[in-house]
Amino acid sequence: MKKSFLAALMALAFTAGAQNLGNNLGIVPAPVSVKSAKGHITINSETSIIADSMTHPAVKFLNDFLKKNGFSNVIVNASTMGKKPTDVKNAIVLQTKTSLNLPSEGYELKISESQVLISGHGAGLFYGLMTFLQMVNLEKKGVATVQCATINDAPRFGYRGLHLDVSRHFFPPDFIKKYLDLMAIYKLNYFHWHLTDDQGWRLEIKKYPNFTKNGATRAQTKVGNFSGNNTDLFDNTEYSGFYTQEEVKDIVAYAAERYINVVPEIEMPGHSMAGVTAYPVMSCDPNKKYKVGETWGVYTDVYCPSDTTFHILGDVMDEVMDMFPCKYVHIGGDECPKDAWKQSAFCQQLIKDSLLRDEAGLQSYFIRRMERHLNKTGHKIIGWDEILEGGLAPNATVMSWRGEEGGIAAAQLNHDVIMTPGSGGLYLDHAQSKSEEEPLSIGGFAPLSKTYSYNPVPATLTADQQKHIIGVQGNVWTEYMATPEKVEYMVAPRILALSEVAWTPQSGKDYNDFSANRVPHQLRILETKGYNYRVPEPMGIADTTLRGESFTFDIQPSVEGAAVHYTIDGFTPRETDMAVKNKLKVTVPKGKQIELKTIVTTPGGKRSNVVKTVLDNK
Ligand code: TNX
Repeated sequence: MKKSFLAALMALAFTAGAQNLGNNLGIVPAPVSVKSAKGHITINSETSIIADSMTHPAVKFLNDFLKKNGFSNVIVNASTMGKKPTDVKNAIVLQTKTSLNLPSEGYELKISESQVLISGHGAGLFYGLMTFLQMVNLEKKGVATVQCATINDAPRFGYRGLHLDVSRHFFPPDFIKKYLDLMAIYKLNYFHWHLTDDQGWRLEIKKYPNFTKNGATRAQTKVGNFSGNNTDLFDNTEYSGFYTQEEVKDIVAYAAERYINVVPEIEMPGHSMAGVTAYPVMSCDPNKKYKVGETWGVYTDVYCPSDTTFHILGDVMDEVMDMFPCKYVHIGGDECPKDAWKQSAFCQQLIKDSLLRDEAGLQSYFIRRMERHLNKTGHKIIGWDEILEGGLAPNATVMSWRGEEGGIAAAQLNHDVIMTPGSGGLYLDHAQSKSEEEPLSIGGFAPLSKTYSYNPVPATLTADQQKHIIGVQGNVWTEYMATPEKVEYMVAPRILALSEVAWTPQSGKDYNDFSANRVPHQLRILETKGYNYRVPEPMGIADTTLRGESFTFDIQPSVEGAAVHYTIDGFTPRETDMAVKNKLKVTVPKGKQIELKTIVTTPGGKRSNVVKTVLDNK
């Protein structure tokens, strides 16, 4: 049953053709330059597929794509061809050895009726392939067409990040890979893996087994919104999970094949209830009974800046650096209440002995000490913007989350900055609309348009300081995301907006073209790939009141191949109601008011929220 439904879905995907894709041919992120041309190339079993570097990750990726989609073509090594690959007709050529002067991570993609030529070094070739695959129109298994075009492209930022909190809720390795797949499609290259927090320590540490023995399990979990009225409602269900080092290494390798760096985050000194539960000796009061957090917010029990704590955390970091080849290690640093340090005689003495001003100075001391340990092996630390308080560690990169102020201050001090402000629509745990149909979330309001319009480079910085804005990131805190499907719902489609913020030049961004052409196309692709996503409301209609007698609406679905259904009888529309065909005409009798309710329903059976338009002829 499930299989035949999927087959039907795929068949639909294969036949969906000639929709309006806009100037950027439906590609996300919009490339720097797209020149489309007449005609198309057909890819079939006759097509030669040639690469000049058989070990390049793009070759394996393309091979997997071919197999999955019914192509039996074998990729051949250019050096065995006997002629120049670029002279071969009916071919796809992947070339890394090119005389083109390409920017870092840049590529050129040339599609003519006789050949597809993808040129790029390292990541550039991979991104060229990703763009090409977005353009492939599968006609049926083993046969595809691709429109002719020339694309020149390179990213705006070197750090294009997406974060995932696996402490509040744990997500299995298979899902992490699916998440990385999604990042790869949209050319995001840093996966920030938030591995520890108050509610669970999720990373195996061989030398200290208690981190996962005692720190990876909480007795129960808060139900509903933390700031709501039901603060004492819990689910009475034990919750646990962690990654073994083997699983981590496998995921890191999987990411590398997609040019994604994995940045591990080990939170300190705050957000450490799971850590002190595992090793109370790391707290300021080792005799106190600790338990892994069961609710959200900020806890006051934190790591004590003692030699014991630094010894353990140093060992933890040594194992972390073994598992993660990334030059960055994230040490957290956010939301560390100072209550425990104020009460601790040890901390107060340390402040005096080290000539620190106060507890903020002690926080800075903590981060600097960890930085020294990580710098020894050539690693760099990233910290949340609280690491500015009490003085920045010398080589730290700052992740600005409480607005842009921290990022601006850090750039002015010549430190690198990654922008991820909640106020800029980059907190993907915030609600996507104000509708009551929206699922439980932390609150806030970050619709697609808000995420899209964010520009990570503050105008207040000088040109030199602006160079310190190395990139941008979307954060996915999972207090209110207990399932992979919910994570996908919160991430898509906002990941499309994030991808253009991170990649596309500011001058190439265009929300109208993005939302009307590129988003519908990409959501259809995501649906066929088995991702959940939030279905945007129908286009051409709004939640509002309109006065008059006769109305004509040009309402379009927000997903390619989807339908818009409506009611004017007050009931909630569903798939069984009338579909909008061409234009929708509604006439309201004199003295009456009608509620026009519309929804989008997708080929895979997803629905948008209801849009209610009051038509008033009173
Ligand atoms: C703040 S962002 C936090 C997280 C929460 C998040 C919820 C940051 C550095 N700390 O611990 O999960 O808000 O939006």
